[in-house]
Amino acid sequence: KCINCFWFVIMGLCVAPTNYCKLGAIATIEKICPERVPLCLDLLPALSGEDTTKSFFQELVNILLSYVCKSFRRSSKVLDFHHPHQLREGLEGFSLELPDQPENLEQLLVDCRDTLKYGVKTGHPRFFNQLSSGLDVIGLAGEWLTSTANTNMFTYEVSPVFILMEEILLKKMQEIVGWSEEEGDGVFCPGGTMSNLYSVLLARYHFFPEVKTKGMTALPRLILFTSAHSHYSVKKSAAVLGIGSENVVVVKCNDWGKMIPAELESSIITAKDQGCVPFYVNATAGTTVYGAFDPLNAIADICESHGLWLHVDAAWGGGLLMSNLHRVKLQGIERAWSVTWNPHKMMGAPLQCSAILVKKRGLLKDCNQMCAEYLFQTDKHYDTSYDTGDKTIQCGRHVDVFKLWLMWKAKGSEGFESQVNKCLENAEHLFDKLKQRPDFELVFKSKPEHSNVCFWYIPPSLRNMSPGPERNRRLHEVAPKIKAKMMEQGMAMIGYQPLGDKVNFFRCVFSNPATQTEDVDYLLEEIASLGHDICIRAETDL
Ligand code: ABU
Repeated sequence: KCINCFWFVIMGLCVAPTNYCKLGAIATIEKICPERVPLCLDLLPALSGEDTTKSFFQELVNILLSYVCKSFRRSSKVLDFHHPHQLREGLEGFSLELPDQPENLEQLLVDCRDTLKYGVKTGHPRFFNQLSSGLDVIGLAGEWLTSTANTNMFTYEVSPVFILMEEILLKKMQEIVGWSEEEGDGVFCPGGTMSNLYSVLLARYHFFPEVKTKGMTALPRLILFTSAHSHYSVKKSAAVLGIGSENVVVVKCNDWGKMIPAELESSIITAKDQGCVPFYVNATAGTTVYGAFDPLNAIADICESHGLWLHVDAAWGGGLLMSNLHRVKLQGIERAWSVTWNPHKMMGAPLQCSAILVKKRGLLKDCNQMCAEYLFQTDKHYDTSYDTGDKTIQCGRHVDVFKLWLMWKAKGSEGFESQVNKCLENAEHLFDKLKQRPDFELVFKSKPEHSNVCFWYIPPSLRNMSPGPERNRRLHEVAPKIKAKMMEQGMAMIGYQPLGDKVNFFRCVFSNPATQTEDVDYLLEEIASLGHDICIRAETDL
């Protein structure tokens, strides 16, 4: 409860406690009660709010710094797991409920600390759960600055510096993809799914510009193609854009998760024979689970011969373009008409940071612009081609570029290259270790192409069982059971999933530059020790 309320009551003033804030009478109150605990209304823009604001931020920075340091400390937990009902009920006074009366600043700082305490330290060297991980200190500084600037990416007039930074970053990324000086456009958008959505939107507009005004009724039945291992956002895009997820043809992959070009070609021919109109192919550079790279040149040849838009979803694999050693895996990407590339994955930029790169200049604007006169006035006193907001499907747009720009300044392209190389070295180390161990089984016998390593832990009770449905049924239960225990203990975190005919297996991914080979070794020991005694019941016991 607010100390002020008591003071008002004790001093018998005829003012309701909540009216204190509304009156804005901070100076008067301080005279009455010099000891009271400050509230948010004591911060800027309150008169003489500078000192309180400084102290508040200093305390906040201490909390954030302590979290950052703990995130890198191996002795600290990756997570302090609680079930949703426990968090909702309130832990050690940490209440998620929203009050009617203001909380004081001290309490708000405790809330900040608790919010971090019960979250997941995705920057911890033993967090292997997601494609985006790590805690880049410069990136974090960039994010803080971005929030401080609190501006909008729609016009040059409110974001002059950030708009130019976006232009420079996009140009650099296009150059790295291999497009010429004359080619290339793009925007940063909220994640890879949105970037992929842009690609389908632009492809459809490129072939059928009337869709912008007439809608899908003016169009024939459109078909797009993507591989069985591609990201689900391609189907989602078709659903969102009114094309329909059933009009996405899922092309078969080989055992390593790569699209089979001959299957693509025959699917295109079949669709045409059925009277449909193929217009778009998504090739993936770095699939989500296996980390597979589709054969881009072979797919580009097919797209060229059938006149189809080629999009490359390099959300995950795009980072490898920064490495002279590994960029060969994306050979042919320069032939794409559009590319998704998420620096918040392999390049370690704080979330979110995703770009859609488009080869044909002007298409984004033609496709999306609505010319709102209150925002995009054409008679402004500067070059309004820098008002890039109308290229997007959003109005307000977050500044996602500054942190990446600052990181690039701090590391140089070479810094990113060594970061990427290191992640792939960790993957190779894990692969080598797994090969040597009888208690683990690799999903693939061949060296990983990306930093994804997929494997099963085989508990003692399954080691001598012959392959077949009963072994598969039991093996399917192993990874979720181990993960549950791992999350309760909180010392590491790794993902699992089934895929196709493969029962639940672990997927370890490396994108965190803080991870060392000792962390990889730790992970294996942790899985083995958690899994050694797990109880998997035989079918007959169920
Ligand atoms: N494209 C979403 C990333 C999924 C993951 O982190 O596993």
